[in-house]
Amino acid sequence: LLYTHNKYTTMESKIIFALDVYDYNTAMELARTVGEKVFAIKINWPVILENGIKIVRDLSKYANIICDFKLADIDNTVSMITTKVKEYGGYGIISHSFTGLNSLKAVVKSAGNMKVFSVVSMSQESYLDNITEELIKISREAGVYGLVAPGNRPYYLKKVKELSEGLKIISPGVGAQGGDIVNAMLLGSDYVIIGRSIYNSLDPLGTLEGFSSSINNKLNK
Ligand code: FNU
Repeated sequence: LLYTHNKYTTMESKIIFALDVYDYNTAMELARTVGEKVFAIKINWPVILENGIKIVRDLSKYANIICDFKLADIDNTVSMITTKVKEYGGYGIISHSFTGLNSLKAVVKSAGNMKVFSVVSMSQESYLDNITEELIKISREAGVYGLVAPGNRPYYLKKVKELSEGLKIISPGVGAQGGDIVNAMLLGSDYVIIGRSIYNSLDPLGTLEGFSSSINNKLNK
């Protein structure tokens, strides 16, 4: 199976690499090293605060870039941010959903053909746990492409999967936060997000390939 929507990936990859570093050259080098072997690279505030939004365009040379900005503001502000990410070639953007339907709809509208993922449950206990079902409902109504749900908290991942009605699920919490990649995939994650376990290892590419083969070995048999 080829992911035709991902022009960079020639093999099936279930991994989104969380590139949480500050330094430009380090970021570019990691992206160059693992870009072809992942479904996407997710960046977050650390890389943006140091380098600005332009790095989205630079990193896009190596992989689809998902901007994990966890948008949580009024409709006008989230629209402005989403528009900027699109302008710089983002593949996807992550928004909170607790801000309600109006804000989330504004993100989806401004995103155009960028993929919007909304956080409905976190990889740590949070107040979202009280309202996860409502957050999934709001997310579906707003028309997001996918949901963020924890790969290290089976109860919540299962619950999100049951209510997701086919929305893609991407899951942080694997590796450094204790989650197991195979468990996460079996419980319903479409893609797992892995950061520190890869970029802090002495051999990021080897570690990534290790994660990939553990999925292939356990799931494709
Ligand atoms: P790693 N992330 C998370 N938990 O960890 N977006 C969430 O509930 C969530 C996230 C991000 O632990 C986190 O900010 F909604 O080093 C980091 O970028 O593997 C990544 O997922 C996890 O990184």
